[in-house]
Amino acid sequence: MRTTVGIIGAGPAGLLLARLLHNAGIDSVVLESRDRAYVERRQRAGILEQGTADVLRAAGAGERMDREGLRHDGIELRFDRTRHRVDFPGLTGGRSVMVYAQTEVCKDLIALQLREGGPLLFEAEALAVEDAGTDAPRIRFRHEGREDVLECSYVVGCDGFWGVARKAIPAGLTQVFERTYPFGWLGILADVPPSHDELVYARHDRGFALLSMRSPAVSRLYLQVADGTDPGAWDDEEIWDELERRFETDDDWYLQRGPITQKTVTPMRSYVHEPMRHGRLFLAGDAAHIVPPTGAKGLNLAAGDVVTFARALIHRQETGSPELLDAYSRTCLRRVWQAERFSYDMTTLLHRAPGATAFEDRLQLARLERIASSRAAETDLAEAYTGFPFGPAGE
Ligand code: RFL
Ligand code: PHB
Repeated sequence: MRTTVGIIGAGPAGLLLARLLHNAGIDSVVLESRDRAYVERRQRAGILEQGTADVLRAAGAGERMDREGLRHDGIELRFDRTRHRVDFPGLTGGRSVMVYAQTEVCKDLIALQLREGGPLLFEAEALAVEDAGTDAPRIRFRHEGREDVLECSYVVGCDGFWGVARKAIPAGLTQVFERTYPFGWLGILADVPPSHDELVYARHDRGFALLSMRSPAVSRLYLQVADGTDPGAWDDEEIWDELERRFETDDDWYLQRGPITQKTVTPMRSYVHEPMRHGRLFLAGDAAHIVPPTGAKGLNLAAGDVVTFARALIHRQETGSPELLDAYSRTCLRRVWQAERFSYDMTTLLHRAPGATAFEDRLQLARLERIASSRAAETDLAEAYTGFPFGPAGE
């Protein structure tokens, strides 16, 4: 088998890349180790930056998103029993975000790829990327019980944090920057209308809580829990009781309860692998970097990477110049580090670390008060939350 771009992984990064390349007349093959149902059900991100939504639209994958997605013009910060709304368009010159689940983005892109695009093989596990540093990289993979090789002009590792692509870059050429946090998120899906029409990020002495949603009928909520917590250790009423405590306010706001249909625990990590390219192997999305979910940036960074790669390859095909491909890692990392910074700030602003001192608690409240009372501080948050533009030079 031979293709121009071998793509490992059919998460949002791999699927969007295949679509962008197809639209530019560049052929690709996508290898995905899981089955289709699994990829379409995996609960993860919920927030698309305006730039991500625009890219999906321009790629012809925005129709259902525009019909069913919910445009959000702000978020609420809740602390010390008070509520503060951050108005995105007012602070950013009109920008907003879209609530449209990653599962739905993936379903839309999979349907398009199977109907119009190149091969997308499920249950096809990449075993290794070989000859990554040469002009003829190859992906060794297993599909339907047998091993095969995909010969490529370029390989893009979109295979997430646990994938194999990153391992093909010699360790001596790489640097890893990492931080793990001593807590995780217990996430639930519940069949109940969201108790607020925008997301609520709550800082509480008992820990962080987040109210989000999947649709007008389905709530998505998160609780900060101790690292390594077993989701089964929390029964449903305990979860609602704890959410209620952390969202408490002095007004008459209340949290509506409903049947919980899913419970999972996610660890929190910041991670960056540099560089994001070795020869003709490029890393994109979670394969190269992880952010804690507090800033809602992971999927959006994945989209930024593959847009950067697609533009660079198209530029190469059209002009013969490898200039943008050569700049890929540098271009992506500028945006990645801004997202790392913002996600770290949001995480440390809102979570209570085990053993936090009273001094640190007061500092968190002072940081929140500052956002609530200074247009400059609030604008900084709104600009980062709605997203940094996807330009080729990161501007
Ligand atoms: P993915 O989605 O992990 O996809 C990688 C794919 O590669 C496949 N794979 C392989 N295929 C073939 N051969 C192999 N050897 C393979 N190894 C792996 C996997 O099966 C998988 O299908 O990575 P991608 O595409 O880079 O996308 C990244 C996003 O999924 C991730 O950053 C976001 O979900 C993070 N995230 C959020 N991001 C946002 O932008 N906004 C949010 O609101 C947001 N909320 C979240 C989140 C992540 C969360 N969790 C569970 C980590 C909330 C949570 C709780
Ligand atoms: C979600 O809806 O899953 C979600 C929203 C915002 C975040 C993280 C997750 O910051």
